[in-house]
Amino acid sequence: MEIVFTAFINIQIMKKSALPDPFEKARLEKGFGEVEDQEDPVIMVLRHKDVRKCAHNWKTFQSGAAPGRIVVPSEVNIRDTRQIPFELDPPLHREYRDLMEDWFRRPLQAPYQAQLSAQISAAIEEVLTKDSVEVVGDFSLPLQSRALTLLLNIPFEEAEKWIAWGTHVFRSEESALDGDKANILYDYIDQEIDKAIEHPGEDLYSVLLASEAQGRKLTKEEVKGTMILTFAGGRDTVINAVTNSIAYFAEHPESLNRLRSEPEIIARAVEELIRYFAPLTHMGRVATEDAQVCEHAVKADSRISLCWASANRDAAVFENPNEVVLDRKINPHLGFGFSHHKCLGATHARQILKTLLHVLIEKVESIDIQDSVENIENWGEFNRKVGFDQLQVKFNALK
Ligand code: EMZ
Repeated sequence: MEIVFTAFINIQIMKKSALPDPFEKARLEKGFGEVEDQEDPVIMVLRHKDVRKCAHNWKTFQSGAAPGRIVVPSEVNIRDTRQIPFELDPPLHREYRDLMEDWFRRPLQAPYQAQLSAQISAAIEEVLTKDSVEVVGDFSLPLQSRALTLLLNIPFEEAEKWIAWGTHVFRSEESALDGDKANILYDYIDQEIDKAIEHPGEDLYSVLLASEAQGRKLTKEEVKGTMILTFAGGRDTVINAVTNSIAYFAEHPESLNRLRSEPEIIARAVEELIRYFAPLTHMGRVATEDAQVCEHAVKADSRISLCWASANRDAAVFENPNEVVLDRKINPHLGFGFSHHKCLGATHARQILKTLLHVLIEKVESIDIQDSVENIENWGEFNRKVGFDQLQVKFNALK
């Protein structure tokens, strides 16, 4: 009996699309983990309840520390510009976020959705003509970049430049924190801001330049901080979510068929995939005073991180946490963060995934994985698969 059981587990684990939970033991036993990061260590908070509590407690665990310090790995050495509203605390955070919320809700409007749907349909039509497609670089990255032209409300062709930058704006093959690569983005944004000052239009740069906070117009530096966040925050995260979705449906044709017959569960399926994938592993905070996390001392001015990926597998909250339950009914996942800093781009990201699922069920019969290279992040004692560096597949058309 035991042998049969073990064999079953192994088959489950061996699925290429599976994203195992490396945090389980530490989450159950002590509730936190420790990571070294450029001599500025991080206590990772692992339980759903504690992650929510710390995210809510912005007075003790702040976001408005030195620019780049709440990101893990820390970006203090490659960035001076504060990302807005992400690296602000209340009440300023609220004031800036209020300026932006309507804009970032545009993905709920019909014309936006129609354009996104046209983009994704065209991308799927194209891959259906090929015998082999490398999903990360040749499907997910272009899809993410083209969709971003809608969020920024700028011409479609601009996406070609961003596609050429690769999947992560700060990471290259040589380095996890590539300052030269980051400068390409910063210089580009500076130029685009100058263009928008000269010729204001209907794009996000122009809208931000015309906005006011603290009783004055936003500064160029503030606009730049918002734009860096828009480019960087939704890049590898969306690419991972799209790539992981393709891998998942390749290995679960029954799930694709289920969505085909029950498209009304697509919104739930998207939430469940985000819970399971947790495209952003964690996000940091800096303690403003001596504090405690799970009875572990956190010194003033040291860092913690809120581990969304671990919280999303917490069996105290989710039944069968390591399974994708497409129509999961109660799903308080933290894949888009929690509390004040909940992801501003979430509406756009959700719309991308919903559209992708609709187009897949309409046009794709099945997907075959041909080859893959996993993308494993190393966080101290934890190695976490966050997606793929490469995923080679064949898309088969629905007849
Ligand atoms: C920061 C972060 C935001 C950071 C919600 O996440 O995303 C990371 O990919 C960037 O490197 O600068 O924008």
